[in-house]
Amino acid sequence: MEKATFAAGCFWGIEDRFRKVKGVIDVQSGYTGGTVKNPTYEQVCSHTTGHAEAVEILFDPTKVTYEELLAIFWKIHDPTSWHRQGPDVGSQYRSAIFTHGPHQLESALRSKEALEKSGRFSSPIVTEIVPAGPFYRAEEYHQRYHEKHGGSCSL
Ligand code: MHO
Repeated sequence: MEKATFAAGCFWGIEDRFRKVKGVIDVQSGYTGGTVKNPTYEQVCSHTTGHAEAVEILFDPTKVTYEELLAIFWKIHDPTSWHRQGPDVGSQYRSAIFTHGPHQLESALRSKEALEKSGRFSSPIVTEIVPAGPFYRAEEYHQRYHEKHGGSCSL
């Protein structure tokens, strides 16, 4: 089993999308990339923690590769959008890849470069690629939010 951690805007939709991927065993919504231990949603929203809304994905690399997860990550948000995804504005909505180990770091950098060269976006990609630090699971009401509330990720 391997972990992948991504931030791409509000975690509700990102969790929902990755749960649908074959080979993904579990997805948690949470906070990472900041400095405060065990932050609450309210603290993260108040911009005092430095954390991003993120998902931690547990996957079986014999069924889905990290590179396939990266491809989905790039597709389901706008990586040229600085500290904002759609209506959600703030540094907690930044685009980021939190890498686990040198293989993931290399793949993430390579995929970003390939996307830049592809000409798919006219603005620069602002996605941060940084080593994963502690991940704090969000409050239970944020887990499987779309499943519980009948919504779904439109992407
Ligand atoms: N637009 C949503 C974002 C929630 S998400 C958990 C809201 O304001 O409720 O950041």
